[in-house]
Amino acid sequence: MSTIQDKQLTDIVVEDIMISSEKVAHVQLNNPLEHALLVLVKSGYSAVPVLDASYKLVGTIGKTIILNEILGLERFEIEKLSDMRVHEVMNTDIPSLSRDDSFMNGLKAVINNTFVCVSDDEGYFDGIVTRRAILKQMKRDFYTNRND
Ligand code: 2BA
Repeated sequence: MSTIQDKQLTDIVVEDIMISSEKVAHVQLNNPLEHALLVLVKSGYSAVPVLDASYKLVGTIGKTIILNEILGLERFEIEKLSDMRVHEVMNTDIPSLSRDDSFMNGLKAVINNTFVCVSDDEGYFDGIVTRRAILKQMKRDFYTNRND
């Protein structure tokens, strides 16, 4: 069985380089913003996927969007963190990939996004492809071809 190290970039598919769903920090539609901010701060990530109760992908949410939402005229209105839910502020206009998409589709998707979600035909969340994973493969390919 060939490992990813043996593969040319043109043979790599999204599944080979994605972080699988069980390792991805996420929040759910109905979580209060307070919970989402806690997950973001504790995980260290600036944005994470949002899933519905059946683990289908529905959007992403980040620290900036939450902080903007609770920013009042003169202060952060902290009480909004418990009053508002993730679905009220999340970003739903997001690109997504499928497991069998090509490396090049992954590369195009991370030009304007630090990560892109992967979902199946029915919309169930499979994982994410990060800019880091794409760059790592490109670096490997660069050095492999230079030494040839
Ligand atoms: P950011 O959170 O803005 O992170 C930007 C880059 O900083 C990451 O790039 C990674 O290189 C580094 N980094 C940030 N937090 C880290 C941590 N807790 N552990 C290790 N490295 C960390 P990428 O690896 O290309 O990730 C791109 C974006 O994908 C991240 O943006 C984050 O929004 C998301 N992400 C990555 N791994 C995730 C995971 N396991 N769960 C949820 N979201 C994840």
